[in-house]
Amino acid sequence: MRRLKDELNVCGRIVLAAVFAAVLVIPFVLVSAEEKKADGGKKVVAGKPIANSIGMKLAPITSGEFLMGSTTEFGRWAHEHQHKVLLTSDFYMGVYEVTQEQYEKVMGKNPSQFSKTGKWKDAVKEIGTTNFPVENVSWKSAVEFCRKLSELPEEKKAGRVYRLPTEAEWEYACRAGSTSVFHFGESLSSSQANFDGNHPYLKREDVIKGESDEKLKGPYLKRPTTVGSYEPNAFGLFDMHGNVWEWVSDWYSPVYFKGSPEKNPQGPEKGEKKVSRGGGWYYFAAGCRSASRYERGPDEKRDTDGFRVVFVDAKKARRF
Ligand SMILES: [Ca+2]
Repeated sequence: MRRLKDELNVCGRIVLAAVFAAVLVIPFVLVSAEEKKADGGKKVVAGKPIANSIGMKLAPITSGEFLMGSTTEFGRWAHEHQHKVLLTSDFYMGVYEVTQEQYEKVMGKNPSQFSKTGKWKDAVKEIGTTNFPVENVSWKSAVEFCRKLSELPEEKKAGRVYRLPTEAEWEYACRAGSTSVFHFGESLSSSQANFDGNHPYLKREDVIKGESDEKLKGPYLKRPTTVGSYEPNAFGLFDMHGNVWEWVSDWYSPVYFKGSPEKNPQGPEKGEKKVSRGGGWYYFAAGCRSASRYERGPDEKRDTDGFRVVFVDAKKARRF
């Protein structure tokens, strides 16, 4: 009897010790799994995309806070001054850059140079370009596309008012919780995005060690390619690095980030040039960084420049 009692006591102590350990350890495991990523950023979860009346897919982007810009990474410019930004509305963003087919459906024409009738038709004569991103499109035409898309009967009925993303919305969506140079991490090769693969981006520690970038060199297509040909980011967005540069709504200013509002920045009130983001097919990887920004006139058209669209679901918008 006494032996049985001792055994029960031992069992009881083991159970108690296990419960105590679980109470201490489980919350830590849950918190670290839910909130922290290896690069110190926040874990985000991709939502279910919707498809609109022209077959364009748009993914839900949950609003939040992030550090916009860069600090010490190689290839950065002073106008990328890092600062905190808070976005207070959820929004939907195009999963892909707007394609040639989608642009033609809405605007009745396809201005792309890499198309059957474009300037560089010989470079794509064996390839279907329907799902290539539209390029050679000015900022003004991109805005007009948003207006006309919003006017389509089905879109009006659904209450979807399209516009270009703000620069802050674009970078927030691109980073998708990451704090690294690219949403993929600290390096980029052309197996991950469409850019000039002769000029990949090495991790900072490898550059300091004097390592060659040979090991990261890859193909250079010398043209845009079908959207969604590479891995997406954590929000499920494709080609945020490379393929075509993407117009955003903001006017450009080299000093704006030093004094911009923390909450929902919209860019300077006026300017001469607009911002585009994310790098393109003929750029070096450094131009495709999450913080990389470039300015162009609102009437300028280049075969490297396209865009994607966003809308805020007024009925479901989550606000802080
Ligand atoms: Ca892009």
